[in-house]
Amino acid sequence: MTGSGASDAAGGTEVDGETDVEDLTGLYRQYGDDRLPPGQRETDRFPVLSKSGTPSWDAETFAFEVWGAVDEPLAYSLSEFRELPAVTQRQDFHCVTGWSRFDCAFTGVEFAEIVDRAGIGDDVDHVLFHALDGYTTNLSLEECARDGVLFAYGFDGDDLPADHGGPIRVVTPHKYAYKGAKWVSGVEFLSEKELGYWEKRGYSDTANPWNEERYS
Ligand SMILES: Nc1nc2c(c(=O)[nH]1)N[C@H]1C(S)=C(S)[C@@H](COP(=O)(O)O)O[C@H]1N2
Ligand SMILES: [Mo]
Repeated sequence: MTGSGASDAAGGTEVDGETDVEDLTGLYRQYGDDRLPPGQRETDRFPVLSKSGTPSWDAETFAFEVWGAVDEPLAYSLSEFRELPAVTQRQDFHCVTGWSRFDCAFTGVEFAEIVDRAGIGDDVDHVLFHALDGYTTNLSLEECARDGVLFAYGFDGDDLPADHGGPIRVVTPHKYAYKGAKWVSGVEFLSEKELGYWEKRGYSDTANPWNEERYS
């Protein structure tokens, strides 16, 4: 598709004249009247927050893996992953330390797409995301199934920058951003909940920004 960046017939907008952008910035209406969650301030910058710096990785050997209570464990190279059906969504991003960045255009694979491909057991209720820096974070399967949970590899029409979690990160617009693992190397499906890195260290497991669920 070629284009000028103007709206297309479906009413979406375009990034680089190519991709339909789905607008998820109204997601806050499920939680309240205010797009900016309580106690947050909006920034136009995109700060970098990492527990231990940006890990290195090799685009040739990087693998994204799916395991645990699945019918079919999966492993994708980076180029295979980028060939999966993808979406681009405009989303807001809320860090538990108090800043929010509106209108981030993330491109990536929807969580449900991975579930469809792996097939999961009836007893699966939770997932644990694993990352190259040793970070983990957990979410319930139900929360993963919400609109906006993506394995993102694009940001604002370019590759996701390494500091922000490239080659692939998770985004969770309905949660504080620690629920979105940068440099995600895999997702593990579980029948019993396992807490992630910050969840074990006193941050809220539920992490709803509009309820200010910051600490447990
Ligand atoms: N792998 C990994 N993912 C992570 C983190 C981390 O330290 N390691 N920090 C989390 C936190 S606390 C936040 S606020 C966001 C920050 O994303 P950003 O650096 O792109 O702003 O990533 C989250 N995902
Ligand atoms: Mo954060």
